[in-house]
Amino acid sequence: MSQQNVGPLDVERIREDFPILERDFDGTPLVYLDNAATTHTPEPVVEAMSDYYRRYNSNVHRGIHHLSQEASVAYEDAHDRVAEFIGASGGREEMVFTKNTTESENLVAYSWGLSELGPGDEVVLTEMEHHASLVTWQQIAKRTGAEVTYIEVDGTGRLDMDHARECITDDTAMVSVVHVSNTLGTVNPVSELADLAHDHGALIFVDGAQAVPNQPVDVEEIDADFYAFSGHKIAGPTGIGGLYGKKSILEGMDPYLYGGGMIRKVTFEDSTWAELPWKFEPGTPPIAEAVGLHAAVDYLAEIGMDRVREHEERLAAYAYERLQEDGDVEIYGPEPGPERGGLVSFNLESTHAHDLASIMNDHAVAVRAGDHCTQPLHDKLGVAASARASFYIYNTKEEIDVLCEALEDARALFG
Ligand code: C6P
Repeated sequence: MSQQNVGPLDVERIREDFPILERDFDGTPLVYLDNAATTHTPEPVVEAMSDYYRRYNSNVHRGIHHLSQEASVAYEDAHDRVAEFIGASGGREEMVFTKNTTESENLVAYSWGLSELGPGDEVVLTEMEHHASLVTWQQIAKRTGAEVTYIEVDGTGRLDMDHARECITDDTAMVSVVHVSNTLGTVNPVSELADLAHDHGALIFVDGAQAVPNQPVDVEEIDADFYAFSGHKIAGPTGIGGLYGKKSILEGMDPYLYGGGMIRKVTFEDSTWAELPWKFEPGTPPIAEAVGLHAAVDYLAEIGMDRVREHEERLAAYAYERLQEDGDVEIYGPEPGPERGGLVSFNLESTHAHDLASIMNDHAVAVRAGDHCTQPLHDKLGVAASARASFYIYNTKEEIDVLCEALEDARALFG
């Protein structure tokens, strides 16, 4: 891929890197608007992974032969590059590879939470947390006797920051907050929340699953203690995710999973742990996936994350405007602008979200329908489900027009 790193995206050129977008269903071209669930994988990423399998597939940190050395270097370099991509100056020591955002949440909740939380401690979440965070902290709180409280979402789909200031107190041990809501699209003021947490001696975990793919992220500027994301949502492969943690905090934590590759010395009586990040990466890791993730962040960096963000903001604004034309669509979350990411969740008055997604599918339009793993938030919104269109670097306004044509069909059928 080569394109000027200034101005609007050359979407036609970008689309050439994604052969999957050429698919059609009975002659109807695919319109893929389910990017918040999973983004597609460009050729340079597929190529990097197949090059790994073709030329240097081998286990890492275990062999002194050429292939193992090459694989080990590639695996380690991937940590450094991904750390750099999200602004972590500590490199690999602050970048743990996990399976996905969910595992990153569990790693911190089990490792840090089980040893640090107890009765009297509070874990502060928000009402817009994904189940990956909400369910995990709920369960760890039950085991430790800590209490979970939730910062409220206001009528506009933003966090009520006055309530945040009430919730975060000297009893707070952890604040876990989603950076960009996968349902409302809200971009949360995570730096402000980090300051609030730190003022009270608490740590902050930021769920960046919907932020890292779509906007520039600098974990040090945010002052996050932990920051999590998934490879498959940033044009990378499935099976790999990242957990950033401040070195001083990761050093003090026990491993989450045990086994080979994460030890320094083992005797029949006891064991000691390898240095960061390997202490948290037992067993054979996702090596090809790490190579793919490295290629994915290179690919996005070449485009420029500011431009990715601008492109998505434009698409979200267009979708927001078009969906509202007939006055029978309810859209959740803030108006387009700096406080909304590149997704729009909505309901059509006459039609259940699942029926809508099915009609969309008849037009080969892929959207998600359901609770998007935010059931309590949907309860609060007073709906069981919503439909969601989510955009990426290869989407166009014309594709949003196709979505709106499908909406017309739904009106005709159910209206
Ligand atoms: N949201 C969606 O369609 P995993 O599955 O571990 O890669 O990501 C979990 C996750 C955590 N936090 C947020 C904000 C997310 O959006 C997701 C994944 C997908 O919205 C699948 S439910």
